[in-house]
Amino acid sequence: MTTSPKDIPTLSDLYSSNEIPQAENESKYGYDEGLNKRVSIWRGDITKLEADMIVNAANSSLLGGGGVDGAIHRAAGPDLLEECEGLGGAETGDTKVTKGYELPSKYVAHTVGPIYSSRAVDKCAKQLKSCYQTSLESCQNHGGGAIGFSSISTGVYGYPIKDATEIAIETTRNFLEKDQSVTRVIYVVFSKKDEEVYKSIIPQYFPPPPSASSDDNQQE
Ligand code: AR6
Repeated sequence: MTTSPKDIPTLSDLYSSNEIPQAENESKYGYDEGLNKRVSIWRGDITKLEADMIVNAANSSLLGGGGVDGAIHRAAGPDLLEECEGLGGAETGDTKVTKGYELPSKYVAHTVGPIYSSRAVDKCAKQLKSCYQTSLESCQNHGGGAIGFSSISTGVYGYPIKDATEIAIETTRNFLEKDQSVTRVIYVVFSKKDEEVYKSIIPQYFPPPPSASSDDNQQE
């Protein structure tokens, strides 16, 4: 069973149904309903998503591996590896695009996340930001539409999930403000814990409508 972005609630839907808790910290960006309709958090298997592009957490060889990379190669079939063999690898922070083959998504953006090191936090942050930025640009350059992100570097590569999520969401907010071609960004989370992290951080970058966030408190 595959899932279409049409059937995945947007932030706008999640705020209306109170499925996102109130922001823990003050919002860093202004409320924008148009943007809230272009972003989703979805717990599921990225290989079952019918997007225009999905983002694979690859390594610099671009020749497959474990985790989400392994799952994507298995679901796409051997033609994906054949195309990857012609790409010549990629640097950390860079992204290269292939077709999706047997996947329900049209394209795969293979991005190389940093291997986290607590002694090189700034460098890792810059590289992870570049993964999101270059993936979003790749989607734009391939006609835009819906893009599904796996949570880059937060598995085997050890990036702390909260820090990585802040970078993912902030880079997206800044990109979507200037772009019209990417109609939906879907953060595909694999665990309930990751889903909760995304939902706790997202109101700082994509705040809820003012009435939805403060009504209850103002009644008294
Ligand atoms: N759908 C969505 N998310 C998934 C799926 C799936 N089917 N499977 C795993 N995840 P990881 P990394 C989540 O380790 O940290 C590979 O060997 C997973 O729960 O796949 O960037 C590559 O070849 C986690 O939240 O990627 C590299 O060598 C997220 O995907 C290395 O691992 C990323 O975890 C990259 O490590």
